Amino acid sequence: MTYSFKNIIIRKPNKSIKNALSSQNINPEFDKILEEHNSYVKVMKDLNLKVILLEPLEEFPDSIFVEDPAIIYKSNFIILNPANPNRNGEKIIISSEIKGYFENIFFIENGFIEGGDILNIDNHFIIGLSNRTNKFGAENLKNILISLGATVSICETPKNILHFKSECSLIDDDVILVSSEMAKLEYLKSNYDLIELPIGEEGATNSLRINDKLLVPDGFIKADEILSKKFDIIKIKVDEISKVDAGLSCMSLRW
Ligand code: CIR
Repeated sequence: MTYSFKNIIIRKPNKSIKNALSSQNINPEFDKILEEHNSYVKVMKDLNLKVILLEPLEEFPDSIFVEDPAIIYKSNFIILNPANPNRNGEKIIISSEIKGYFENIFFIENGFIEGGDILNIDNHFIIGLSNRTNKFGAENLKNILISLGATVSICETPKNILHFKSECSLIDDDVILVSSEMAKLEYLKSNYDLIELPIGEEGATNSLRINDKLLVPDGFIKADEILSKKFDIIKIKVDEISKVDAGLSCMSLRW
């Protein structure tokens, strides 16, 4: 199952996160980020995951979002190519930090692609084209994934959504939690069961299924009501982290 995990890579927060990219132009406070991040790490430990904590990178303000420079598939670590010049260098560092944990490491050298645009469902991957992921990057990743035995579909991320997974997540076998914008995507509608959250609750659509628990951003009343009926949920506060356009999945790489 795509969401059975034993290991998780997380990076400790950096003080320079106050300069992280933010579509709302807000500078988050380091202390509040640290508090939310500590709770995130604690939940992962309580779920018995082996947590690999990487050291903070002050020179890269967005570097706690380790989901973007890499993906993991089977025992392969694939280093992506972040489009934003402020983030591109994260890939070199993470590749040297994690190489001991994986059998093979692949690199996307050409075209741009970020992990936030890649949704994995068993042996299938959906890559969303966005301002951060272009066709060339998506095709290059597709070729690598196919050579590893996966299948891949390339879709468009709706305009105004940063990453494909900013507003969707796999929460059960073939069940995807979506915002109302993502629910309009023909590809998702015709291939998966969608659970749609109402307008105003987009922030909760980046939830994170880990084994038998569903981690859900705290503070979304409808999401709580809808999801707690079917899932064993754990609420995690991401108010400060969301000021820099990030959520639960962005802060880790899992396998
Ligand atoms: C960025 O703009 O790159 C960061 N401030 C947020 C990255 C969020 N990552 C993700 O959705 N996978």
